[in-house]
Amino acid sequence: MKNKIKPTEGMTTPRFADVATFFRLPVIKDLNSLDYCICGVPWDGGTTNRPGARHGPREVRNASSLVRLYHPVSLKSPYDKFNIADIGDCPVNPIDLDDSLKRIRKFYMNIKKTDTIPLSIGGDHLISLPILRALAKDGPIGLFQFDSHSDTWDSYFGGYKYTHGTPFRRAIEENLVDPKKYVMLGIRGSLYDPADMKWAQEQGVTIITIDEYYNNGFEKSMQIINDVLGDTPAYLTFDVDGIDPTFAPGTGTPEVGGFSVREAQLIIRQLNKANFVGADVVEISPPFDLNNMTSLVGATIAFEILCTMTKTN
Ligand SMILES: [Mn+2]
Repeated sequence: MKNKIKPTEGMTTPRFADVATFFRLPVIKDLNSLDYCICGVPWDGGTTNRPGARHGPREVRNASSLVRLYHPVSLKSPYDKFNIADIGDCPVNPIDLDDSLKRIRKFYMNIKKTDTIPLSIGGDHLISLPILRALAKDGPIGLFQFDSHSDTWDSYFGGYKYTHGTPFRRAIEENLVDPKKYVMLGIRGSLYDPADMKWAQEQGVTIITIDEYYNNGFEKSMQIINDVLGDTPAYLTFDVDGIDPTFAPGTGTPEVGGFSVREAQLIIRQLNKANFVGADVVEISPPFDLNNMTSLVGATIAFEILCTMTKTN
């Protein structure tokens, strides 16, 4: 029964019809039958400013009905190679942050147990922390972070440690991520403090700000990223605010002067030598979106990531 799971056929059921799932894949809850799974994490309790990312999974499912089966450059399909399905949404508690972190970790522990590789749609960026707590339970892994913010700040509002601005500081402190195998790309925007990124640099994290990216050029930047990641197990986290708000306005903490979607697609394609054991696309906030354009960006980027993880691009 290998590789028999396919999106609903677009020539018999119109792409705008039927119940929306990620890429029109069936919803299958039995992880044992899957190589990869796509999962929503509808939670934004770590948001410090404009909320709404809890609505991301549902709108990305809707927008993803526009994404077809084959990668436009390779002409390959991840669905020909692997069993992949929408597994529904991760359980969360919209009114309790600590309980949500526990629930998300538990859900991903179960995914890890079956060796299924998860691609998650958030949700705010704090969801990456409980996911990493599950996926890196056997030891630290590498990390590629596409983002306009480092998300390695220490705390907010008098020592509160868990927000969408702090997940990767916690991930390093908890030995979930090896800072020497961690590269962040696209950092820009005004800072709370000139020392905002100092801690991450001191740990050995490779930071490529957007200015450095353009100074280096595409090829040199990708060389640096791929050299850091190597082929050790790593996680890919894609914050949609790394994209310029011209293309992706539906996000809680927009930063102008960012990447185009086209640039992001090329960047992700160049990561297909890496060994990703999981990925997420986060911070899509439909209440701030215009004509669902950010959800479409999220869905299209999620397909690029799926093709990179399955090496079908
Ligand atoms: Mn972020």
